Amino acid sequence: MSIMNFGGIEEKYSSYGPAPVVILPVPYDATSTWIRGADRGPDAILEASANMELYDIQTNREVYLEGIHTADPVGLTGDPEIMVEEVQVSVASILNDQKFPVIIGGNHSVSIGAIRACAARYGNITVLQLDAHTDLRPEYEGSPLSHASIMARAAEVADIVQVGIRSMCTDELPFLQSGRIFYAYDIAGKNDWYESADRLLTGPVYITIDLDVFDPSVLPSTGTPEPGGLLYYEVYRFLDYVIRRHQIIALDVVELCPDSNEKSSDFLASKLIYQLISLISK
Ligand SMILES: [Mn+2]
Repeated sequence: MSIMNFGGIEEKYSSYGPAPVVILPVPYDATSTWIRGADRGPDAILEASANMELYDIQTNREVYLEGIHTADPVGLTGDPEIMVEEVQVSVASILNDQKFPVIIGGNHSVSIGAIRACAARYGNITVLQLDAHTDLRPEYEGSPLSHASIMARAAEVADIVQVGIRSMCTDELPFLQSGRIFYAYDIAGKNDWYESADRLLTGPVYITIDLDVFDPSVLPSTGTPEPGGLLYYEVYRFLDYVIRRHQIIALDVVELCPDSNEKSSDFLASKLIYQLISLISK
C-alpha cells in the first residue's frame, strides 16, 4: 500500500471531498512480456512527485490548491480480470462524483477498465494513445487483457487515434486503421500534423500515455524502450494543442518501470502528469 500522495501535498488539498482530480494508482504488471517492474511504477511516480515544484510556469498556476486526491491503489491481486473490473468500478465512481480520473500504472492493461468506464458513461469517445506500439493484437500469449492488446480492447468501445508509433508486428497489420496512425518517423520534430490528428478526435477524449512514446534518451526506465521516440516538449506541445480544443474526460500514464539508479524517468512521469492536470483543469 502506498502511503504517499501525489505532489506530497497537505491534507487540506489532498482529501477526496473537494478535490476535482483523483489519482488512481494501479500497481499491476502480471502480463508484461520483457522487462518487468511496472508494478512499482505508481510508488515511484508518487515518490518523485513529492519532490516537484508545484508552481507550473506555462500555465502560471499552482493547480494543487484546487485539490488533488490520491486514492488507495487497486488491482493488487495480480489477476487480470479482477484488476480490469476493479479499475472500471473505481473510475466509474470517480466520474460519478464529477471528478477527473488520472490512472497511473502499472502496465498498459490498466487502461482497459478505465476506458470501458468512460465509454459507458459518455458514449461516443475517442481514445488518444501516445505510444511506441500499436497494441492491436486481438490477444497476446492467450490473454485478451494483455498490455499488447489494450488498443484492440479500446477499439471495441471507442474511436482510436495512435501517435508516436514505431514498433509493431505483422499480426497487427489487418487491424491498423489507416489515417488514424501518426508514426514517430513522420512526426518527430514537426507540428504540421497536429491539425490532422486533432480533426480525428470526436466526442469526449480519453488520453492514454504509454511512457515508451518518449525517446529512451529522455525516458529510459520503461518495459520496452524503443529508439526514435518523442522528446518532452514534443509531447507537451501536442497535448497542449489538443487539450485546448477538446473535452478531456480522463488520463492515464503507464509503463514506468523504475530503476533505482535512474530517477529522471520517474520525475518526468510525475511532472508530465502535473503539467497535464494544470492544462486540463484550466
Ligand atoms: Mn508501448
